[in-house]
Amino acid sequence: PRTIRLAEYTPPSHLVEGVELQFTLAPRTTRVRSAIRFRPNPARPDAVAGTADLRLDGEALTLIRAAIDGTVLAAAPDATGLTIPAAALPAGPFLFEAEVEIAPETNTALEGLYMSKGMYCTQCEAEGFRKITFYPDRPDVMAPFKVRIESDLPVLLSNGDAVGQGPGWAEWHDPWPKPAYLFALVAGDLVAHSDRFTTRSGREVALNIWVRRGDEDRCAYAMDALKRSMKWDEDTYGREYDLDVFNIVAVDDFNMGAMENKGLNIFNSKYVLASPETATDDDFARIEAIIAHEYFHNWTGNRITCRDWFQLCLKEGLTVFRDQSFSGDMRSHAVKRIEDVLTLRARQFREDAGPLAHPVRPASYQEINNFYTATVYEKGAEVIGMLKRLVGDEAYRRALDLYFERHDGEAATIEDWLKVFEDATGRDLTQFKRWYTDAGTPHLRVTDDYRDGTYVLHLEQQTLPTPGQPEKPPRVIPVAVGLLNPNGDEVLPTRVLEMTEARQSFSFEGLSARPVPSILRGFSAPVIVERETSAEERAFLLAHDTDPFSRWEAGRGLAKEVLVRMVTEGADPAPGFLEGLGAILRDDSLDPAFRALTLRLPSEDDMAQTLHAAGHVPDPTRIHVRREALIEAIARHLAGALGATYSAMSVPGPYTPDAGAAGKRALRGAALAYLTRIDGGAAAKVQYGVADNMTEALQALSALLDIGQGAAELASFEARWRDDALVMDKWFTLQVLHAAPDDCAANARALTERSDFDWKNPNRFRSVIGAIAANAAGFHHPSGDSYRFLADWLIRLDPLNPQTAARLSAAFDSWARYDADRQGLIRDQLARIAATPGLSRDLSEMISRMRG
Ligand code: DPP
Ligand code: ZN
Repeated sequence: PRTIRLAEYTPPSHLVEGVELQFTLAPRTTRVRSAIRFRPNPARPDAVAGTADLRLDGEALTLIRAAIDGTVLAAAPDATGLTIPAAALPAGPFLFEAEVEIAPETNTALEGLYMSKGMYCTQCEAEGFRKITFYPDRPDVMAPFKVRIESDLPVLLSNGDAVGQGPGWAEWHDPWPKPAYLFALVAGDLVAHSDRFTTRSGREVALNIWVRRGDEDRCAYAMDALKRSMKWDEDTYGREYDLDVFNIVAVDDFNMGAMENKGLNIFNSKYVLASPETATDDDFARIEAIIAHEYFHNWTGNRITCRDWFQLCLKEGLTVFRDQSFSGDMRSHAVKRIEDVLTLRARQFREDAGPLAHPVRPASYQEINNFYTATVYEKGAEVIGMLKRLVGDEAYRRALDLYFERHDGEAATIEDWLKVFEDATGRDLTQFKRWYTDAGTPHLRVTDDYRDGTYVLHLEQQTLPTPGQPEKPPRVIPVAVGLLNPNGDEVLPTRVLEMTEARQSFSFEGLSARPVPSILRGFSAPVIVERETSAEERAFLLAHDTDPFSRWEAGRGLAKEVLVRMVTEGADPAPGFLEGLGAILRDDSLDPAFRALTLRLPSEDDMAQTLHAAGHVPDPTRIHVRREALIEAIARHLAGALGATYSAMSVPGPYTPDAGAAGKRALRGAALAYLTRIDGGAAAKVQYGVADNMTEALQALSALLDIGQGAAELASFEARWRDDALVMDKWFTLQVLHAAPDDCAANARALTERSDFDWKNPNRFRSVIGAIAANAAGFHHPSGDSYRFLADWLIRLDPLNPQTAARLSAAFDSWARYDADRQGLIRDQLARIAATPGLSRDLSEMISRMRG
């Protein structure tokens, strides 16, 4: 496969002034007629001089007819597109027309136009439009679209505003120039949950969430989240919606979470549909975040898009940053920050530490779909958070205003983005740019000394080599620090130290006693802090730190230390840790959601990552056994407090998804998980029996499965929900995720043999195949069964849906952490996949990167 490089970017030879598309829909024989007005790109002298060919992308299209200015073209397409030689192009603007035939029904890759249970829908990001018709399918070609859809289906949707409709047809016009990846079309027998929003300048916007009949009563929360997102973007970023209608469609077969197509967002139904009976608190929170994310793309992604796919983080990092801020404003900033850091470490730090490490802005790729990663998204968001911390809130807003003013309607780059910050603040961001170009997570070593009232922090940064990047020059790291007195008072409120050198010291004078430092408050930079510190000091910060993130982090550090010693030395759980946890549990002044997070132990995968980083070879089986022992020790030690918390946190009245109630349920659920270890499952059985919402039902069921019980509950769950695919996905996942290590592969295999294991549906596929990778001790079982199982399924899915197969293959990326036997077993599977004939570009790129 060909490697595409950022350094080889060239502007398009021709620009598009307008596109008209006409679809006549049929499952096997959809006709697409296109009329595209081209003109030579003034930035391409060869095109202006009439010597540049026009290259159009096109895949799996049957060309019926193509013409330029009415003259039929003789050129025949190749496997990836159509070249029209310069000699066949008129000087100046011209009209290209084509008629092609496509078969949405047989499109299992779910890219381009495809069908999901009788409904037509599209997914064009990143390069799906080329499977619909011939077009310069690149984000720097932006054009207004007019679309006519002909079909007997009752609901026919496309981007922009509806300009006309009648029986069997509809016409849409999107006046905002957009790249082809934001094109969308939906046709189906759908019903709408509708509402309205008035923008701050008085535009009346019709809001619709389109779903399959029967799902209308599960849209209210998504609609509420949409209206709050629209208001928030006006209030916080000054951004208003720009069309008369905003449509969202829920579809059951979808590779990603959702897609921000202009005026017509398409969502995986999992991230739209919710009712108390069917969705958990976490589902509600994710729906709120994703609705916001896709809506926010209207400005950061759509009005200003990316010049090329290397700039993906320009829209994704920024939009994730915006949705995280939104969720923080809607809920609790402290809790949201901790959750985001947990995700970042679990996914992005892991990625950065392995063979798949890549910069936030990659410099090359074979298949761009493989770069919709935690690095581009979550680390991309962290980089923006750092920028904001460095320049301050007010300058950040000025820079963003300038960004929207300067680049509206354009396809921009990271250079453009950094330039607005330089122009708005006068800062030089040359060094800061390394966050975009250099892969790897910096390690920040911290030592200190104190003499005569002066406290000095010595910081040292180092980033380990990553694939293709052996040298890592120092980066700008904003390190937020506070200092506490030994009595717990804060003597230095949070200050951001700006580290720019490999080694740097910062002094604090006039102190009356040696302070306790609180470092990297709010997780001010995506780095790994290394500091020799005592358990006493961590316990002190857990009890006294005024920064909620650092307080949680102190508890996290303690838990990891305890677990490391339990795993490597066979130590018993440290009593000090159990006491500290107990104090947090009993502290009613603390947000229940925060307490729940503090009670959650580091995951087994996190411990494997931690042990590996500390120079050990992690044994997943042993980590599992020792972590289970710690859970039991906590349960025994804190039984009284856990029981009291369990009672106190019960939420009376009907279920509401708000953060307050969800936090109480989270703490109650955490208590239940511990109590189940010592009461034989009694409380969990009761909770399962009376639960009137999915959150409490799943908490109970998971707790039971963790102690090897829950068979009756699983059966009753299945009996109740067998016809509800989204709920049944949870049922599938639970039995793999909570399986004992010896049962994990067998459970997964048995589930895939059921007739309702519809493996062509990405959600169902992930519910089992994704879950096995998430059960660390089960996945890394010494038999290698789970590795084989995963490889079998990747090989089977790849010819049908390469994107999802490639995504899940990343489960193998941590192979180098483990012992020689496991490394050998994983490498055998990677080799077996690599040797499969006809492997997709997606999967083959992933496998070859992992094999190194
Ligand atoms: N659907 C993906 C997202 O919104 C790609 N744009 O992030
Ligand atoms: Zn996005």
